[in-house]
Amino acid sequence: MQKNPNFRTPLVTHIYTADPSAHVFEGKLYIYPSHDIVNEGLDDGKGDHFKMEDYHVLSMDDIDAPCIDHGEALHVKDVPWAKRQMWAPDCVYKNGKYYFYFPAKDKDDIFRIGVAVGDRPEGPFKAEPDYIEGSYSIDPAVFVDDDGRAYMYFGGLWGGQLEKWQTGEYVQGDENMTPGDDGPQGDEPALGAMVAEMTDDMLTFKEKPKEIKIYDENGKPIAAKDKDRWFFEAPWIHKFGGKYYLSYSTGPTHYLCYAESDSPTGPFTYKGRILEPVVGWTTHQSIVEFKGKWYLFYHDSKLSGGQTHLRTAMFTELEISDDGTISTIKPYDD
Ligand code: FUB
Repeated sequence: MQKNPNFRTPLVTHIYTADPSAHVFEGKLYIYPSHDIVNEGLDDGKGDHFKMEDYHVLSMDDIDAPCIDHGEALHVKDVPWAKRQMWAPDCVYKNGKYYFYFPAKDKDDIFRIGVAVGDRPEGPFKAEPDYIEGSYSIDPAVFVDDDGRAYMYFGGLWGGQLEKWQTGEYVQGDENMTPGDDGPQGDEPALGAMVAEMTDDMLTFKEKPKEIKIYDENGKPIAAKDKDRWFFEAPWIHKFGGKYYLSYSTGPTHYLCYAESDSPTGPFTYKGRILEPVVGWTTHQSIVEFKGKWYLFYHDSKLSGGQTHLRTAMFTELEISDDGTISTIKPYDD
């Protein structure tokens, strides 16, 4: 594979960036990352040290071009319903507008997902007054299919609060429990990411979010104890050869994995691993086609010396076979 000096190196180093959602808009690559900030917060397992307050949009004219920071596109103070923790965002173009989706904790410290609208891919974006009704948890990724139907994928365990919504209502549980203790255990099927079709105006859900099932090669649901393959956070969809590929992070085992389906809403069958662990606790991907090649955007914590909440977004080329199989990447090998 041809080497590009931009591969596997920080997109930018003047700010910490994570969770890069990449898209091709106006013939360029636009990247929508979280903006990590330095703070003294300790890792309490609930993600409280990820204290992000705003978003910057990045772009690259080409894969070997410099990455430009377009500055602040949205700040938590300009989001009427949000209190704190602006986590992994995404952006899509539809109806002549750019729709920027982001999770944040509301005034009750419950993660919700909001949308802000702009005329340009780099923003600025104006937030809707309230979060999307029926939304919860984190990591929104919005996919517009070839037929124009749009779907939001979302969800993240532990600090992302997905377990707390198993009844359809938010159940706080014991404040002192270990994160995840209120989710499925052992041989029980792991929780899946959620999906909801969006209304044509892209501002609301058309339906109640549904859980996405992931099965193994024998048709058995991936179990909660199967931490190498379970869904933890960071759902993302790409379409290749008419099939849908759901990629995601396995959290505590630190892999990026993927599963395949004939439908954008699943069920999905586990296929394999995209990325081996990086320096840091989290990584979070997007997969995008640009000028006929496929790229993986992700992050690590190398630049901050391994601090889990101070991460750096980067990208590299992905090898995808004609049948959709993705070659596993070792992040620090040549
Ligand atoms: O950036 C905060 C959280 O860390 C994201 O929402 C997760 O996907 C993980 O990367």
